[in-house]
Amino acid sequence: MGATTTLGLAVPVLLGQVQTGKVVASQIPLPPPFRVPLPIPPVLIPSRNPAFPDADYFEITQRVARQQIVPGVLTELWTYNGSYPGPTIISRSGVRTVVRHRNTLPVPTVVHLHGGHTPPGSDGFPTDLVYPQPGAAVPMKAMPGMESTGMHDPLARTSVGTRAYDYPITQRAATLWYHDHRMSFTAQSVYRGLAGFHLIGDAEADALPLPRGDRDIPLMIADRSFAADGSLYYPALDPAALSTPGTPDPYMGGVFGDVILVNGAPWPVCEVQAVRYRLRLLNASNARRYQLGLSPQPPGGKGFTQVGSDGGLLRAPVRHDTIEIAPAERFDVVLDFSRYQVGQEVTLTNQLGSGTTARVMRFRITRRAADATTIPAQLSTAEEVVTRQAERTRSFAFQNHSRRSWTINGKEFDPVHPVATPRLGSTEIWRFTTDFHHSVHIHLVQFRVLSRDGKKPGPYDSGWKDTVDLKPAEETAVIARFTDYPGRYVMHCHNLEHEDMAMMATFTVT
Ligand SMILES: [Cu+2]
Repeated sequence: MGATTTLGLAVPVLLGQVQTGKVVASQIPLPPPFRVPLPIPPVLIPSRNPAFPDADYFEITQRVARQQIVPGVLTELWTYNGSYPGPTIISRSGVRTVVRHRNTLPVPTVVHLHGGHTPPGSDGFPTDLVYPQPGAAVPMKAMPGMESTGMHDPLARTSVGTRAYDYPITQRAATLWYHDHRMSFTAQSVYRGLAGFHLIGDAEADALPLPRGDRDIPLMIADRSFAADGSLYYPALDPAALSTPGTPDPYMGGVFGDVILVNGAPWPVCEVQAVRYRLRLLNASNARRYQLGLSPQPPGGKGFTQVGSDGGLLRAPVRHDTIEIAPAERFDVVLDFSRYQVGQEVTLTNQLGSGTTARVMRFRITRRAADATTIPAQLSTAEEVVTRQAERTRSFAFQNHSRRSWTINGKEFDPVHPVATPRLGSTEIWRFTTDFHHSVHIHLVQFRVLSRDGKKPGPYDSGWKDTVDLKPAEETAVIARFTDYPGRYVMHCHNLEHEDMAMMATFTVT
């Protein structure tokens, strides 16, 4: 079976091929599902810092920690402040947020605020390494950083020990997340635990009668596998993540785990009342895509009411039977558990999984309760972009190169030479083609999906987005405005194995 892309190339499309990746089998007995209570990541409390008098100031120490993920087993992790997920940061739109990270890990790190509209110096460019502080476990000379990739970046802004990431937070309320973005080693670093939520609030979101407080729950979904000693089992070429970048064949298509974690717990269970809940779904997996469903479905179906996307609230809610979510995408949804009976159990399923990966978590409905929430027909008045504002169209082909690396327009990542130089303040249309699934993330901007194969966007493309799920043999067009910050950024595949194996490109706003 073949299909023709808009580039006119014949590419193979395998029936049922919806994933790129391979499962790593755990070497410990897997725990039974739906026994561990759903953890909620701790919320970080801001303080004042005289160096940043107008900012909410946060401090995070990146450190090795041991955490019980599988009951009875301690797992060594690379963490933000000792926990996986890391602590949740809450910012207010219009209030500068400074997060000082201290690196005590045995590897260099880079922090990226995913979805943030951030100046280039704080965006976490992949070569802007923060080396471990002096006295860390590994001496500096054994810490090759980007030189190990055979790539020299004279523009890199490295630091030693700590770095203050400075976020103006001029954007609307949204569910963002922060994670490691180190050149060539992002997959391994995120897999080992470097990820957390960063939520932004604003007056428009506050005014809505949506569920809030403990009925507004962030859910970080990620698949992992476990080695015999309880550690996370990542098939890296260099398990120390010091010198040899990349993932060995047959895993270069992506690393899949056989355990589904939600907020760091395997197939957890969450007790809920028979009322509406807002769930902020984040796919923080390295490579796995999910089609999330409810079993049983509520009477009449359409159990998910989507109220937000990567970049914030939708203009109007969209109802779904299932949610397809690619790596790094977010869907803010409302589930109304009053549509079920008290005592009922509802499983969040993954219709793209099989065996242990076909289930995600479970909700147990404990009792009736008062519910003053509603889902208004209009959620937001966020500005729209229109196609006629675009002054330029660019095309990018996401391809597999000789089964050795992944490329964009035939090129492997080059931090120095940009593939695009959008003018500051301009609007551009970017067309993406591919022969595999790729989850494409553009830094700095939120964009709209304009079309798929010249037709209207898909059911999961609503609203402002920073990550779009490319499908095999399909052309996806997005439109974005490049505002406020000139400088150097990246766009890349958010299948982290693809990203580390060069499917990333520099663009410079000029
Ligand atoms: Cu990809």
